[in-house]
Amino acid sequence: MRPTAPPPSKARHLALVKSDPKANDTLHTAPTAVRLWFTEPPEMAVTRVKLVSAAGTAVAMKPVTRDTSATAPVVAAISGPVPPGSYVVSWKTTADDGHPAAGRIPFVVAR
Ligand SMILES: [Cu+2]
Repeated sequence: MRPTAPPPSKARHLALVKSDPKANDTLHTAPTAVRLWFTEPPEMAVTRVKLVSAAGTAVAMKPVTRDTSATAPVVAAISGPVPPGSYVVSWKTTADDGHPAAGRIPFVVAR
């Protein structure tokens, strides 16, 4: 069975394609970066990536970067410690058509 195509108006907007860590992943080693792949290049000047533990502690992150290639992910290197526990990545950005986009990616670092 073929999946139903999304409406064209919606398909033009920036959306998250995939992420590393993936949503609801259980990792056995602490991640050293968050990578986000989008359907179109985001406006880097307004792109923000935060990583917060279940206890509400923000993990230190380096500023977001992105290679110039069309398919390059947004990369946010993690500079703070990520001990075992539950985390949420929250990201927000704006497409070059000015439409904002945001999302949350929960994951777990297992002992
Ligand atoms: Cu749009």
